[in-house]
Amino acid sequence: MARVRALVEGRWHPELHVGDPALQRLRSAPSTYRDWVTPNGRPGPEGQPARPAEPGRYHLYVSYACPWAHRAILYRRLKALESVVSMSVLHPRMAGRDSWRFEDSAWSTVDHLHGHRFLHEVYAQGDPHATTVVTVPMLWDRATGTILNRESGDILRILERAFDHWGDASVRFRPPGLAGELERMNAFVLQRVCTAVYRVGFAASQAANDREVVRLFEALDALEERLSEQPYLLDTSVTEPDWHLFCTLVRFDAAYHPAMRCSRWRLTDYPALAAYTRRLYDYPGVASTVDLAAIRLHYFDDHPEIDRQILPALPAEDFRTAPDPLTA
Ligand SMILES: N[C@@H](CCC(=O)N[C@@H](CS)C(=O)NCC(=O)O)C(=O)O
Repeated sequence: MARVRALVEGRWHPELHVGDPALQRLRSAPSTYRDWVTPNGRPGPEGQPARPAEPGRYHLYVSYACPWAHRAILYRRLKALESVVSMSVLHPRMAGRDSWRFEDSAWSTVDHLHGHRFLHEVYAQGDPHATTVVTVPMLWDRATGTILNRESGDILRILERAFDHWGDASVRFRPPGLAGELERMNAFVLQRVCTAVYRVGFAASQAANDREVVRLFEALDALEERLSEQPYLLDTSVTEPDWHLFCTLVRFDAAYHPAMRCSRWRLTDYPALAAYTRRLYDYPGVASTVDLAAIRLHYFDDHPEIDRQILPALPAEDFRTAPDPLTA
């Protein structure tokens, strides 16, 4: 089982083991922190309890290393919300006992709101009896002193809609006519690529690694085919699943290939996927959200979850049969 670090009843546990009653409590804790923000505080799109949008009220906790947090940073930038939703940045090295930590560095900041050293302290401040894993991104509500939401998918939808009064209302990535197709593409990209790279990297056995690596590259092959015909996943304009996929692909050759055993091919071996990643990187505002140095520090940190006894897939190129152009 991958290492689990979590708050249980407000107390930080740096390592929870199978059979530990605290782990049982964590496993049976209900999923929380799914409130919404809407322009007027009326319930969210699926009836979620919501709080009203106000400039300066909400604060994002993120890390440039994490792909889920990257999406939140990206939307804050693309919606021009930097002066509306403030932000603190966690240090990319988080494999230690206390997980995500604050530091005034090239890749991170202090905790601008509370001056805490660790993100688990912020979670415990928002909910002194919290039983939860401590993840980024997290959206904090200053007015109530609580965690509002820490699901990146929700946070994207909140940032896209709630703050249009102050941000760029013309920026939209969920065209109404495409709803069904968009959710299907989101599901494919998230399950078959964005989370698949972790099923490879954190695989608990050689067999699981070998199975997952094949499935991951089958999905990339399918996307390569699709993007050879059209510029974006759902045709000619950028939509939400493009940003999900981008945040994974931009990490591929810097992190998932060398550090997480996703090593059959590199992104740059896929001409259409590489060009697509470049196209999204060139979208105005995006490059400033990509920090490859932070990404490398994070994935090459000392994660005990990555079993170095499991061998990576061999690169798909086979030098034993490739003809030598000088002698052929
Ligand atoms: N469901 C969350 C997942 C976020 C997530 O897994 N974040 C990782 C970093 S990439 C994290 O904070 N992990 C904390 C830990 O492993 O202890 C989302 O999509 O926002």
